[in-house]
Amino acid sequence: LYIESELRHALEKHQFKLLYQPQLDVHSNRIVGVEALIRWIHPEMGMVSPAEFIPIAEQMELIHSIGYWVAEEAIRQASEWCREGLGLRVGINLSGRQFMDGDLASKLGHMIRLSGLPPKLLDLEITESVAMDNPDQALFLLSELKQLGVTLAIDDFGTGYSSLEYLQKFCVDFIKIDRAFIKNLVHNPADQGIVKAVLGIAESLNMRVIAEGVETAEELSLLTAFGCDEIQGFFISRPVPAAEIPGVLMHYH
Ligand code: G
Ligand code: G
Ligand code: MN
Ligand code: NA
Repeated sequence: LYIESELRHALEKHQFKLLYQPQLDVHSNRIVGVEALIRWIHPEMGMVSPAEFIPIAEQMELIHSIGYWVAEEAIRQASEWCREGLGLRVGINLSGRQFMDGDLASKLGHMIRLSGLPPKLLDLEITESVAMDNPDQALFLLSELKQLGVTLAIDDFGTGYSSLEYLQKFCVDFIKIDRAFIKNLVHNPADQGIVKAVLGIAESLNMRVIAEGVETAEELSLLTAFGCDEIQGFFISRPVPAAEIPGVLMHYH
């Protein structure tokens, strides 16, 4: 299959790049973090979405080499921003197989130490579905990662099968509310209720909430009124190349 054979060589052909999407702290009105999002630029197919190729990479076991490339590149960029005095937290997405990789914590620890990055500036996102698929194993793996001093986030929250019992045990710092609940927030009282309930749970568990997919000023003001901590979405910025991040920051500082 074309896409699979092309994916096998994408890394050595330098066809991947990372874009970064800013995250705004609504209390301080400052950009405090970015999420790294991978892009595959193929000479014939053009830009291939990670929603399409990450599941294939998982099946082919290519996800480990791609995932370590993402981590290496994001850590390198975060260290550079840190040296420039920006102090931005950089988040990376971990797929299911990457998260289950027994070497993950030690390899990430090694990369962090080599880079000199303060570990709290690296945020690791795993989806709620992956975390809840085998919550006892997730509990163990998350605590291993937490010992590196990084921050942890539960991604796409609200779309998987949540267990509040396990959510309480997971030592995560952030809950990222899926954009499914933000899309119709302004006109849908049920979504408003869900978002407020998630904010209440997060407050009780001492976790911060990041709302994803914020596209309008109305959504931002509702989320601010509800007490959301951070927002991410096209209203602030699309995912952009690293070089454009200082410009976005300047706009907010
Ligand atoms: O950036 P975009 O909206 O196209 O991302 C689509 C999906 O791909 C999202 O679910 C996102 O979490 C995932 N994704 C983006 N970058 C990465 C990455 O580096 N690793 C993994 N595992 N998933 C990613
Ligand atoms: O699953 P995850 O949350 O990691 O996916 C993030 C994806 O959502 C990225 O692919 C990004 O391009 C996309 N995204 C980010 N902000 C917005 C937004 O405001 N609206 C929409 N429709 N998509 C967004
Ligand atoms: Mn994510
Ligand atoms: Na998400």
